[in-house]
Amino acid sequence: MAFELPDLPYAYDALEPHIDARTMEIHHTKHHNGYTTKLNGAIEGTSLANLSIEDILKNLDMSNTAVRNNGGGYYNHCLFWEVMSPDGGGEPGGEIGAAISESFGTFGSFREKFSSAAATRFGSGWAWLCVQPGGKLEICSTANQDNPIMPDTGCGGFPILGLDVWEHAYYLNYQNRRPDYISSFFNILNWQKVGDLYLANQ
Ligand code: MN3
Repeated sequence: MAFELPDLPYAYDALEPHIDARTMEIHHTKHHNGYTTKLNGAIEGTSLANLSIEDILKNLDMSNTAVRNNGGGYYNHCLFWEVMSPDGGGEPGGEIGAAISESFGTFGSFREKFSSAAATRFGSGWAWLCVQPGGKLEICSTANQDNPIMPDTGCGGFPILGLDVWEHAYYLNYQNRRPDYISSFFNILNWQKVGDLYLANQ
């Protein structure tokens, strides 16, 4: 079973002015589509071909760069589209809100730490919020298309929020102003989805 590029859960222009339509369209139809096609090519005819993407990444041989880069790229963007929404933003309530307060003290402190992880990732990569066994939350970042599900990335737990800080995610609108893009992301952050993932994966 080949992996398929998922549709976005909203229109390309739905996240404007925070993320522009052209960036969203290129990101989805070129970048995410490319990772999907190359992942399928890399696993075709191998023992990985019938596994779920989670199982492929969990047990990944990190020297398999084709699956590492494209499997990570496939998975990471599937999550990224879901954790944004035109109705997003604000501060989370419910159990995810309580877990953030418990793990980071305040929402402001969480926001500062997450933004810092995203801003200080050198070159291309991702910032993550991960749930650990027992429910504690941790922030980390990875290079390139690595993610916390993969072995030995320095990030552990299950990712419930991911922010793409590759230049292709923001350069058309923000050029080198990555911190402005990170700040805008909080206006479209889909806390409902992050909260659902938190409840489902502790
Ligand atoms: Mn990307």
